[in-house]
Amino acid sequence: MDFPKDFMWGVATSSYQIEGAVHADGRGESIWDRFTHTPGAIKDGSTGDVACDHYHRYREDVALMQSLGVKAYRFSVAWPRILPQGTGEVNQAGLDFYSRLVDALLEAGITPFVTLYHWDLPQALEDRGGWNNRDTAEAFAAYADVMTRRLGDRARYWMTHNEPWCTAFLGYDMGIFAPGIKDLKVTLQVSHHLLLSHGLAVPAMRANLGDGAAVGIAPNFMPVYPATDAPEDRAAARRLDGLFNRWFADPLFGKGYPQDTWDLYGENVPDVQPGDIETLAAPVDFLGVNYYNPGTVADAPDAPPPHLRDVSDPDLERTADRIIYPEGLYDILVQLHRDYNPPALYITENGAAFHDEPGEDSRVHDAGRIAFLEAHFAQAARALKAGVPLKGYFVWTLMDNFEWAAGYTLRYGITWVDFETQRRIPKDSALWYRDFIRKHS
Ligand code: IFM
Repeated sequence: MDFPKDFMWGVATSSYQIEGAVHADGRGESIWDRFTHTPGAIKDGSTGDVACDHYHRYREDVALMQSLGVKAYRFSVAWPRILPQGTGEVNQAGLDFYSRLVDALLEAGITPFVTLYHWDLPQALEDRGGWNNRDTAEAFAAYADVMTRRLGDRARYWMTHNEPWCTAFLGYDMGIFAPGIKDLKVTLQVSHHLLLSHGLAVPAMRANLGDGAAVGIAPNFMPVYPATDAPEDRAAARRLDGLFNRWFADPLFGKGYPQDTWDLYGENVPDVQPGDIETLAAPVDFLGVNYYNPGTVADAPDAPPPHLRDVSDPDLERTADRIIYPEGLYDILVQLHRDYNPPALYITENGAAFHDEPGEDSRVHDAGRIAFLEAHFAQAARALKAGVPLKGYFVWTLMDNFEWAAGYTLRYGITWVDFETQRRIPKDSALWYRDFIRKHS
């Protein structure tokens, strides 16, 4: 596998999944605080109240990353720590936490990559309609301004949103993520406001960051394959590609909403005001790609619109929760490069959940995760060779954490966490990654 010496090998996390300390230092309530305390919302009835207690243990976690030799760390900021009411008064203590974190990273020789929104919306904004309210897009831009003003001198890589598809569809259509709403019309308006908020934030961020910084976004993408070569199945795959990938990527890269998908949504399409399409296509310096699994579909005329049937290969290997298909990473990288030609791409998330436990030797022998990462790294190298300007790779995730609706039942970390004692044990995959980085840097 050939990677450039300056390739950014990193790990990623997000605020609500690791920080805990939900009442510390003036942090406001987030929609995930409210949602996790709603009976039945989370598989194991757990919450992120404590999670990995990273808010208090960030120095230990930075030292852990340093010991693994990672070059970069992608973390997200909890908006309610900065603006407890979503807008208005800034909570200095919240800002100071992230400022200390950035300093600790830089001291450890680790480059910070900051994500502004990884799903923990201030509850105060949700009470006013959340992402369905256009004002939330403006509020986001103001929050992005606060953050880049304060940290922009030291943190030079920024992302607006993590996985806007999940924010919109899991939170407002399927209702399995906060805020737990099930309404397609609202979902599509939310998705538009998310993109709009990105477009409003980017110029404000650039103004604060000046030259030499990089601003991007990290959607989740899914390569979609037809069940057969039949024209109907190929059209079905194209529909799903539109619903999942192009609905977000086309407007972000100046193509407007894809007409075929717009038509599919019929009366549920969002209200798009004059100028929005131009605003949300603010040029980015890089595109983040979160990749986990592919989709394979057949045409299903008898099923409700969009007439799709999931026919994912039952023989493909699986992690604890997903199909394993490393070639999909290559395919989606090539597709995004071909269709949008972003100046640079980063894999901002890729990783696997397995049911890991320490053995009698107190080590965690996660050979499945090592095989997973190695196979995916090989596909990244293949994409580089094919001309994709890939600049870095963030393994999801540094340590086991609160996995949203699955609570603590899925372990995605390369570090095992004992949630009773907060003891961290680097799994074999972490040590393998350390050696891999050493060899390729
Ligand atoms: O844990 C999540 C993360 O927050 C967003 N991307 C997918 C990960 C694994 O499900």
